[in-house]
Amino acid sequence: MMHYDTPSHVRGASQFLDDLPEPAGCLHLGLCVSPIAHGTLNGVDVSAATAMDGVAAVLLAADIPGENEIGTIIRDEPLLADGTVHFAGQPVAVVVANSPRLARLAAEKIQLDLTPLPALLHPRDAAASGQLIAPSRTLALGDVDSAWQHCDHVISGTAFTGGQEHLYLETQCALAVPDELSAMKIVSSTQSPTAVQRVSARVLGVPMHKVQVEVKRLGGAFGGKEDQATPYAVFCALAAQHLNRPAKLVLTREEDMRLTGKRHPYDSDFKIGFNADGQILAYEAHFYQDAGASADLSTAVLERTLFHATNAYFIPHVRVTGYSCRTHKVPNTAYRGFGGPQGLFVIESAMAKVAATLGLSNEVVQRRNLLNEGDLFPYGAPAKDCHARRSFDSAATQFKFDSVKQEIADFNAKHRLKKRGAALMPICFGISFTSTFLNQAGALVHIYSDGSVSVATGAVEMGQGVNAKIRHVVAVTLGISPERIEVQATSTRTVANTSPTAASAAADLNGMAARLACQSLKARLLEAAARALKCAPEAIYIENDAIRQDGDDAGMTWEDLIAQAYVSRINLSAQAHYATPGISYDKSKEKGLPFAYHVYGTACIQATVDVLRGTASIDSVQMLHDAGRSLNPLIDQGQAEGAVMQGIGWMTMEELCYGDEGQLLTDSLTTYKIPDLHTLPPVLETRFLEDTENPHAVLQSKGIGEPPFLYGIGAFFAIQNALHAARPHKPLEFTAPLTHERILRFLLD
Ligand code: LUZ
Ligand code: MOS
Repeated sequence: MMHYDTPSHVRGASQFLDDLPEPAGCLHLGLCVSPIAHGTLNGVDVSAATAMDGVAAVLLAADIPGENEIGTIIRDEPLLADGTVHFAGQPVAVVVANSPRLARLAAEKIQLDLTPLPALLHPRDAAASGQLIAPSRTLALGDVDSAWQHCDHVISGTAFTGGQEHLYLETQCALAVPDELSAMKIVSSTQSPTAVQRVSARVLGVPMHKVQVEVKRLGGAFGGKEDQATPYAVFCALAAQHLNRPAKLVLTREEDMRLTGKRHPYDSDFKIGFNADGQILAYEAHFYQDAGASADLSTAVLERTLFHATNAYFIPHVRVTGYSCRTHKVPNTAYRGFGGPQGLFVIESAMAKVAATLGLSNEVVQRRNLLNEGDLFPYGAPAKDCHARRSFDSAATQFKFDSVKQEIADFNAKHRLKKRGAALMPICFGISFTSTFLNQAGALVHIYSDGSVSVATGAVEMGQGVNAKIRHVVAVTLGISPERIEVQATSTRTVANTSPTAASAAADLNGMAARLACQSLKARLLEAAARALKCAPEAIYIENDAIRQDGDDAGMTWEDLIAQAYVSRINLSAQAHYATPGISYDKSKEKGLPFAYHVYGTACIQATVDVLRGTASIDSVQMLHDAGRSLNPLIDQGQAEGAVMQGIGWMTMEELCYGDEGQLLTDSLTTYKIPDLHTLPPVLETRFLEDTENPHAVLQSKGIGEPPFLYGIGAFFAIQNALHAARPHKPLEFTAPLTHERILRFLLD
């Protein structure tokens, strides 16, 4: 796959943060964290740690010169515990020492005087105790209360989805270097350089212009570094400021798994009303989100759950309510899909139960309720350029779903100890940050006098290929070859006030900003060329690194043009800002147009269950995906394949287990299983839906990062379909992950 970084990744030449040469005198951090979920912190004895040779300092909450506060949406999260601990793994003290090993040894010597307090470890318990991060929110369409009486059937149920560890290859890490202007330079593995800058400035007690944050590339993030890279960068900045020496922290894998938040587990109730033919009239759901001990991004995640609660379906009467429940667990955070997958799982569960009640196949009920153009989402916006039905029907045809079902029925009739199943999984995902103000981006483009081009935007390259896409946009816009273009490391000094690289929107937003900057450069250049060629600027254009006039070569290369423009004293730099037009949301009414557009698609997933052993395998994953006019089909294919496998992992094998104190027990890869080469289905196929040009994003493209994650939910229902063939009379259960243990328990009566 020719991703921008592929050659250097393959040769091991790409530098990640921990590969950078350490600055002279660099110190290292070790964290002392709470061992319990909830308790009063009576005191901290650091004497044994500070007495160790090579320990430069031990920092506590009281050593923070600015605010001990890292919360962004809600200010409810101290950087270091002060007076109370709220979760197992909460940082209490930071040891600064000569080596990472020494810093960790010293951290173990710190004595915490704690009086345990009762802990809430389940979201429903937290909600019952009134422990909500913010007031509950409800989206409503139609009139649910009076709709029930018009339904032939009304059923209800519960659904549960577990958390998910991000497991980026590069753990959380940062390096802070004080410089002579008493400013702090921070290199951080973050999706949000601006968040690191803002929060560091707040904690250090300095203005933001004193803090510079730079990011070259991340070894993966998946949402885990949207908000939660920040504390590690701030710890380094704090130590660097305190000791006036560089400071670095790279979490070990086990630390990263224990200390960082994950995808939010959700416990949900649903009620659904429908007619004998499977048409759904009314849907009600209550989502209990396990937010953990502080808000982090939980309220935004919950908002997206509500926005996606009806997936790619139209239901005329809907009422969905979400509760962001404060538990004594690690604060949970963004993870690919950002609450969307949790909402989708509940409606798909409800539809599966409808199908079982009526004795219909899931896909019959799904098809009957698909969104049509102009149908309303629960937040009142109409579906536009809606490809729900087209993608569903095309996927069923292209992937021969009817004959797949027939083969499976034949197979199941012949085999007692193996059962196969299949599912179609339609998706609908809104693109834009749900917080409207975040939908902005900036770019700074320089053309140097030799014709080479430097592009800086707010986008962070984390392996997803955003730099390759931006480079493509710049090349197409200027009419030059991509080899002339270098995309710079992301820095708060080149582009300010950036939004996180998140929400599947980084190429949309930053690509558009880069395009706007290039368009203004091009206008200046064409004017200069027209003067030199003594023609009208409208008569000429740039293509293949040369000026063309009325379709002919004008005898002026890109280099000539730039040299000419430079001596003519033309400004060869441009800055641009892009703000997504046409979006707005009114939280007081819970109505609006939160998304620039939606991404659709349908996957067909097949699975086999070994009825004797309780194991399951995924045999085939085929996606028909709406990528708009893809900026880079190989990158988009890679995103689709990676995302669907991550979704399948969440649905089938990744299980987080906690002890009585909310401590994570599955804190390594021996106990926490993610999909690997052996899990890969023999068939993993991505096709792109045709005729899906998208005027709402750069060069007619569509966001790709998150939507294909949702296809993974189909794996749950494919396995469930096989389980139903094995145990046709057992009621369906909607608890994910559907691990081998859970499958075996279901099969054993
Ligand atoms: N981050 C965020 C996101 O702050 N707002 C969002 O709407 C969002 N959506 C997806 C992923 N990250
Ligand atoms: Mo994300 S879940 O787009 O950081």
